[in-house]
Order: sequence, then structure tokens, then C-alpha cells
Amino acid sequence: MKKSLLFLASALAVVVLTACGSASENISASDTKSGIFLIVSDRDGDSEIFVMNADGSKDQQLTDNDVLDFDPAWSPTGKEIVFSSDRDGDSEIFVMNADGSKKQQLTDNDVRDFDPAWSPDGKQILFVQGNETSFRIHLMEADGSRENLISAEDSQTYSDDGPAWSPDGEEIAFFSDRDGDPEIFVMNVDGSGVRQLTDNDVADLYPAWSPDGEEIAFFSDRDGDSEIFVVNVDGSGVRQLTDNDVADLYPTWSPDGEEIAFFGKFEEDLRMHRIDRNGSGLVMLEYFDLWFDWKNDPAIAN
Ligand SMILES: [Ca+2]
Ligand SMILES: [Ca+2]
Ligand SMILES: [Ca+2]
Ligand SMILES: [Ca+2]
Repeated sequence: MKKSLLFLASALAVVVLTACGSASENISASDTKSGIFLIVSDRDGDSEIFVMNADGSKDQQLTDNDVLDFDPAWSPTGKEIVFSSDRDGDSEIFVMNADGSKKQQLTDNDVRDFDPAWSPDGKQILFVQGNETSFRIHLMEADGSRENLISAEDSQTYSDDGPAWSPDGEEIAFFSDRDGDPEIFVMNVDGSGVRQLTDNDVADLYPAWSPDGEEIAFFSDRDGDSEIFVVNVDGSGVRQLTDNDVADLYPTWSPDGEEIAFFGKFEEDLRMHRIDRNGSGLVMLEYFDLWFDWKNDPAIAN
């Protein structure tokens, strides 16, 4: 769960209301090159899930209630969305159709469940579960059955968080503060073979696997204000993509792997940005909301 963004969302709500009046328009399928974002916005007073064209135009609201709905992620077919919702007070994992219909609850417990990620083969869902002091990564079938812990089981209060599938579905990238500050790790889907990709004394957070499987994007506070980085899956070849004095957060790859979208600060607001994989071609989108997943499937856009 992009926990801090829920609080940022509140601060941005007034700006969003003045900047975007298109919530009821339908998504256009014309921009297939750029694709479609899943985003979260609290423009109606609490957090809701929307789909939006990746060029920042036109959006469509998928949830409408008075609790927090967050962390949306596409199924591999683009026909369904997995997300978190706090309607019972401790957040659970839900799925719905891409048009917002047929919402179905998958978890039901008294601890927090968030940050779901659908497996590339569509059969399983990764998510994070825990209390305020310690999170672990869990895996379940896409119908909510056979839930099991895949993080190492121990009583320490560190957290494993931000799970991201490799495109071949065989490995999971995540971040963990098990060494005292957050680092990027990779493990096999059964929790074995944990290897550490970053090692420093600042926060390295929210890995995102490139569609070709070769690199992992993340954001890091190593220069004091957070930048977007990319690293090879073996931990070599760290590349810094942004370099400025504001926060750059939460990278997500374009479906074709040529671009990375992220949150960057502009003046006093966070805005969505896109940058080429090589670090050139930075574009700031005329949009203020919080995005979480990017898919290039026009089939969902109706
Ligand atoms: Ca809501
Ligand atoms: Ca729960
Ligand atoms: Ca670190
Ligand atoms: Ca920065």
C-alpha cells in the first residue's frame, strides 16, 4: 500500500477539484500507445479508484462509498482489477470487473491486507498483511482460497512490503527494512532464494519490474529528496533517472517498457510524470491524482 499517498491525497483534493472536471466522461480507447492508468483520488472526500488515459485525459470512477479504496492493480487480461478497501476497518483485498461491477471480497480477518499484485498467469494474487509494526508478503489463489505466508516467518518487527511480480511469474521483488532501513530484495515465489539488490543506509522503496524482465525500477532517498532509479535484476548497473531537489516517487513501467511513470513534485503539488527508460524525455502530465498501475489494453476502455 502506498500508505503515505493517502495522506497526500487529502492535501491535493482541492487542487484536483479545480483542475479536473471530467470524472463522469468515458475513457477513450484511441490512445492505445500510451495506455490506461489505474489511479486513486479522494476528490469526493474519501479515497476512490478510477481509470484514466495515460495522457492525463478523461477518467471514469469505479468505486463510490465513504471508506478508503486504494492500491488498484490490473489482472493480466485487463478485464479485472484487484484492490484494497477499508470498509471493515482493517482493510481487505477485493476484486472487481474493469468497469467497477461485481465487487467481491477475497480476505476477511482482523489485520491489515493491502498492496495486491496479480500474477502474470492470472492464477494467484500477492498481497501484504500485518499490523502497524510488522508486515509480511502473502500469496493466495485469485479466488481468495489457499492463502499462505511466503515471507520468512519470524517474530521480528521488520516489514516486507511492495511486492512486484517478475514478468515470468517466477520471482517477486519487494522492499524490506530487515537490515534497519528499506532495501530492494528479490525472492522466488515460494519465499526461497532471497537476494538483496541495494545496500545503503537510506530508504529504497517500491520496486517495479520491467516488462522485459531485465531491470527493476524503484525510488531512493540517497540524495536527500528521493529520485527514480533502475537496477539490473542481479543488483548491478544502478542508474539514476531523475535528478532534482523535489520528491520523485512510485515508478511504474509503461506496458511496452519504453517509459516509466512516477510521481514528481511540481511547485507545491505532486503530479504524474513520464520519463524514457534512458532518463531522457521527461513529460509532466496535466493531472494531479495518484496513479498506481498502467496497462496498454484498449479492451478495458469502454
Ligand atoms: Ca471510497
Ligand atoms: Ca483485513
Ligand atoms: Ca537502503
Ligand atoms: Ca528528486
